[in-house]
Amino acid sequence: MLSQKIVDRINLQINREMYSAYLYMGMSAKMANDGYRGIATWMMTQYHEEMFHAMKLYAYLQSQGAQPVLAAIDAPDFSASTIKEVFVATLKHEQFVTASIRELLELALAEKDYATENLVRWYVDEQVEEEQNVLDILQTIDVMGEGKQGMFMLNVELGKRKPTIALDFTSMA
Ligand code: OFO
Repeated sequence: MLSQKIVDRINLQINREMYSAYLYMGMSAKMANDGYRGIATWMMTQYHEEMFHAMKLYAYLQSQGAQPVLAAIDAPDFSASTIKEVFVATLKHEQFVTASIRELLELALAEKDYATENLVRWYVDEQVEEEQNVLDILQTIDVMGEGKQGMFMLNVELGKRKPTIALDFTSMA
């Protein structure tokens, strides 16, 4: 059985993951509007990943007999005008999520809640991968420069991203 503290903190994390999804959806809209449909695809794939992150926590609460309580999701907050600025904002957001996951892990450890600890460690690994992905893209932008040709190539490259998670959330493990 989960403590109320853990339930509340997981509900907060669900909200943050939903916000992440919303943020990537907003970024996808901006990229598509700017003519970068490949980068928009990358962002929309990330949207699905974030929805998966939220639903994995949602399903965990339900598996433990606790009720997911949904709070309002803030409007996406980023004011980027260049592609590099979009990815800088992305990295900053992922670093915020990493800190949030660490906080949740520390709470699980303090509560000696080993089942939640196991679950949250999955997110710890996931955050390493997410930050790495964005750092790689930023490094590529720095190498190629922000000229039209470089951004065109980046757009083609990122457009190849395929979902790695089930898009049907009801079929996830
Ligand atoms: Fe981007 O990893 Fe969840 O939020």
